[in-house]
Amino acid sequence: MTKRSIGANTAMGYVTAIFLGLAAVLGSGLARFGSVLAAPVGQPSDWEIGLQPPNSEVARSIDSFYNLTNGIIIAIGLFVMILIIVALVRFREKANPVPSKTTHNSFLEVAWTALPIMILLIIAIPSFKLLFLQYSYPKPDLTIKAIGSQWYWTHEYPDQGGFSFDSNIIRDEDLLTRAMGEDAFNKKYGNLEGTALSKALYRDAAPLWKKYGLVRQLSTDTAVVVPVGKVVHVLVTAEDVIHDWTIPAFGSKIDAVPGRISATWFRADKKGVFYGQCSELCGKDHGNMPIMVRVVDQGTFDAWAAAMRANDDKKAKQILIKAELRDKQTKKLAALKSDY
Ligand SMILES: [Cu+2]
Repeated sequence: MTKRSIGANTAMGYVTAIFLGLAAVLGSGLARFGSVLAAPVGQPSDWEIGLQPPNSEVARSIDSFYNLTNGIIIAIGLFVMILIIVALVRFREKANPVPSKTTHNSFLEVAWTALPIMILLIIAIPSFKLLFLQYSYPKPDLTIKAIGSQWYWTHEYPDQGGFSFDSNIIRDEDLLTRAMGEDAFNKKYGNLEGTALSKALYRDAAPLWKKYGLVRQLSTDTAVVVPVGKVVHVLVTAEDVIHDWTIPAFGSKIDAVPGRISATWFRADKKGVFYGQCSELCGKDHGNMPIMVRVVDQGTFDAWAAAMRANDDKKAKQILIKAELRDKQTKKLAALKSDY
C-alpha cells in the first residue's frame, strides 16, 4: 500500500511540474497579449487585460514584472485546483475502502519546501531590481513640483524660471457651456438638479468629448509638458490632505503628503499625451483630479517654457497645438480648434 502510494505521488510530481511550467508560460503569454491588445496609448481602454502600454524604462519593468508574477499566480491557482480535483476523485471513500497508512514522504516534503522557496526567489530578484530602478534617481534634466489640493493639481517649474499653473479637470458642463453658450446652457439645465442634471449633462456632452478629442474624467484644462527622452524628476507634495501623483504609462506613483516632499522620476520613450489620476482617497472629488502629461520634443518644450515664463498662456497653447498638428500631420484635429 505504502509503496504504491509513493510511486503514484512521484509520478504525480512529475506531471504537475511539467504542468506548472506550461501554465506559467501560458499565463504570462496571456498577460502580455492583454497589454498588446490595449490600443490607445497613455489611457485605460475597454476590455484591457494587462497594464497600459509602458512609455518609460520603469513602466516597462513594471509591465514585465506584472506578467511574470501573474503567470506564476495563474499557474499556482490551476495547479492547486487540479490537485484538489485529483484528490477528490482518486482518494474518495468508495475507491479506498481500506485507508492508506502513509505518514510521510521525503520527496514530497522536500519538494513542497524547496519549490515555494524557488518561486519566491524568482519573484524577489526582479522585484528588488525594480525597486532600485524606481528609487535610484538619475541626474535630472528637468524638475517639476506637483502640489495636490482638494481637488486639483498645481504644477511648478522651478528650474525653468519658476512659473506655475493649476490643472483642473474638464467636466461635461464645461464642454456644453463652450458649445452652446452660457445663456443657452442655463436655460436648458437651470431647472434640473441632482442625478437628473448629471444624467442630462452626461448624455448631451457625450458627442462633444469625441468632437474635441478629449478624454472624459482624464483631460485637464492645462497639461504638464515635458521633453521626450529626458530625465524628469517630479517633486510631490500636498496642500491639505494626502493625494497621489500617478501616471501609469510612466510607472510613476507617489503619495503627496502635506509638509513633506516625495519624488518620482521618469524618462518618456515616446511623444504623446499620457493620463493619470489622483490615487489616494482624498475627499469627495478624489475622482475628479486627473493628471495629463504632454510629452513633446525638446524644441517645442523650450518654446513652450519661454512663453510660460513670459506669462503668455495663449502663445504657449499655440505652440503645443502647432507641435501636435505637425506630429499628427493633419490640419483638422477638432480638439485643437477648441481652447483646450
Ligand atoms: Cu487627491
